[in-house]
Parts: sequence; C-alpha cells; structure tokens
Amino acid sequence: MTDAANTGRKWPGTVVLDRAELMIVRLPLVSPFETSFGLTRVKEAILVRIESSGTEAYGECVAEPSPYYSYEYNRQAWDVMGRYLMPSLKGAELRSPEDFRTITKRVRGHNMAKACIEMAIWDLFARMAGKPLSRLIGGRRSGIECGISIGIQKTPDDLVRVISKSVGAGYRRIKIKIRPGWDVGILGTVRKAFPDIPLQVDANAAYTTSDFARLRKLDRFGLQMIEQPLDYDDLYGHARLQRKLSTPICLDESIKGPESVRLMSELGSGRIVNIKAGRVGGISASLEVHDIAMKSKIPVWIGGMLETGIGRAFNVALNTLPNVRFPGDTSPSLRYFSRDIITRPFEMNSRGIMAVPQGHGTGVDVDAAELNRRVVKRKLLDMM
Ligand code: OSB
Ligand code: MG
Repeated sequence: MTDAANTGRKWPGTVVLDRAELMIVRLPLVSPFETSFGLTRVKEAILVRIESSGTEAYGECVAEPSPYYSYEYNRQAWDVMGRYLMPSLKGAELRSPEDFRTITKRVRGHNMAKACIEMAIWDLFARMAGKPLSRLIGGRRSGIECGISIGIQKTPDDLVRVISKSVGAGYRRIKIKIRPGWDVGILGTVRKAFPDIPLQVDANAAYTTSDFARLRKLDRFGLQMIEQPLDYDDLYGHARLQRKLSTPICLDESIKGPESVRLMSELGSGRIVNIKAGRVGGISASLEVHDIAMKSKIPVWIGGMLETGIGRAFNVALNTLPNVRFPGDTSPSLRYFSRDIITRPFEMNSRGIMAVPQGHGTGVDVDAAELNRRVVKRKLLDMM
C-alpha cells in the first residue's frame, strides 16, 4: 500500500522565492451555477504567481467573492495572503513543499488562502525536479474518470435535459445539487428518465436534524451517496443520520483536515470523503486526509470549486491517488469556460476519461494573453 503523504521524496537543494504576484481574475461561466447557498455567474479567483531561479509556478485560491460557502472570501484571502502568508516566506529557504505549513503555522485557519500558495510551491518544486506533480504525490493513473456536478435548474425538464446531454457526453457519474423542495420530487423525475445511471446528490448543508424523515425518502433512489446533508460542524448529527440511512453519506464541508476524518470514522458520520485541497489547506494536507481515510477504509473522491485550468490541474493530480474510488467533480474546461486561461484546456474523451498531463509540475502552461485579458487586479509582492 502506498502512503501518499510520505513517499520519501527527495528534493534538489533549497528554494527561495525571488518574486511573487497576486492577481484576481474574472471568467464568465458558460452557464450559471446554482446551489443551496447561492448563484454564481462569473468565476472570480485569486491567483498567485511565484518565481525562483527562473522557474515560475501558479496557485489558485478556491475562495469565492462572498462568505456563503466558507467564512473565507476573496477580499479577506487577498489580505491574509498579501499581509501575512507571503511575507512569512520572504528569504525563507524551503527544503520541501511541506516547509510551507511549518512556516505559516502561526496563522490560524484560512486554509483556502494557505492552499493557494502551498499548491504553487508544490508546482514550483515539481517543475524544478523535472517531474509531473501526480507522480511526486504517489499517483499512478494516466487518465482519470470525470463526473459532473449539475446545479439547481429552473424546471425539472431543464434538469433532465442537462443530465441527458451529460450522459451523452460520456460523464461517468452525475451529481445533482439538492435543497428542501428540490429533492424527492425531482429525484423521482430523474430516476424515471434515467433508471440506472450512477447518480449522487449534494445538499451543501441545506438540511437540519429535523429533516431526517425527508432525507430517508432519498434511500429509494439508489444513490451512490448523499453529500453533506447537515451543517459543517455537525459530525454528531451526521452520525445519527447515517444510522438511519442505507445510502452512504459523503462529507465535504465537514472535512477540514485529517482530524475531521478521524472523528468521522470514530463517530460513523459518513462512509465517503470528498477531498478539496483548498478546504483542507493544500496538497500535503490532502495527502494526509487521503492516507488516513485509506487506513480507515473510507474511500475518497476529489471535489471541485469551478476552478480555472490552473486550480483544476491540482485536482487532476489528486485524482490519480490510489484511494480515489469514485469519479470526481473534475470536469473538462469547456464545461465551465468558453476559453480557459491555460494553453491546452482540459478535455474529456467520449468515455469520460481525462488525460493526466505528463509535463513538469502540474503540466499546464498559462496562456499569458488570455490571463491578462481576465485579470482585474494585480499586486507585486516584495520578496527580497
Ligand atoms: O459542494 O461540491 C460543492 C462548487 C462550489 C462550491 C461547492 C461545491 C461546488 C460544486 C462544483 O459542486 C464542482 C465543480 O464542478 O467544480
Ligand atoms: Mg459538495
């Protein structure tokens, strides 16, 4: 069995950052994305660009413009990165990407802001080592299975149409967003139209412990899992609910790091984990979550936050890990943006497989002209 968090990686020498820059990009989504917590029409993301001895690397922050999915949001993440995280790296001699966590330990929380920089550092080290990131973290696959996360639609007919298109395109599983009132009824409609497709739902914490009777009705739809029905911190509530459901519960928002998986496993709060590097604080933390879940016999899959090609590339790398047992929310670039900000957008073949880039680091190259067209704010950081 591999231990992704500790594969005895050796890094060449130490790395000092020469230059760094923060940016905010805005990319219109090809179709609006609605969840139980809000509607997104434009993807707004903070990017960090770092440079060392002529090698350049990027990270992407998954925070949103408003604190509706997470307490972290863009203006605040920008502030934390520019004022606290990046200055702590000034002159630091990094021996490995793991050093980032030691150096920034003093900053409490702010996993999304931390992850953005940590991922850029992983990319930088992997590029300097001349190896694909997926291999360095212990990934084995050269292709990954794509799922699609479908937002709440205007009508059940619209939803059936979107699912039909997605199944036709080759996606290997369909996930639909639910909330009270857009759940039992629409699942009946969906299952009537598609009796056998691999199907799961995501509530984004829209239910409470008084909704158990309603949630039990979801058991009849043969779902692969129900993602995050209850509140973020309610591991106990999820454990009570899981005892009443035959459908596995998958935790997303509740998983803040390895300790959440331990608690979940101990309490029986669910049977599957969604890993988002941004939510747990980066690649190193994702590898720990992956390994602890594997030891606890909890399968994982890789979530998404509508990332541009830069952030998506890290999700693709994580998808290659051995305990990833389900297709994730890593869909091709065109599902989100008519034009991505990388030179070779992520594509999926007709069987729902996406090729893992084999170049150095994340293996993606930024399309500088397209990036510039999308940048709405920029700040050069003083690293010397
Ligand atoms: O809960 O998985 C989620 C998007 C934004 C915030 C939370 C979630 C999502 C998605 C989209 O489901 C997944 C994707 O396609 O990137
Ligand atoms: Mg989710």
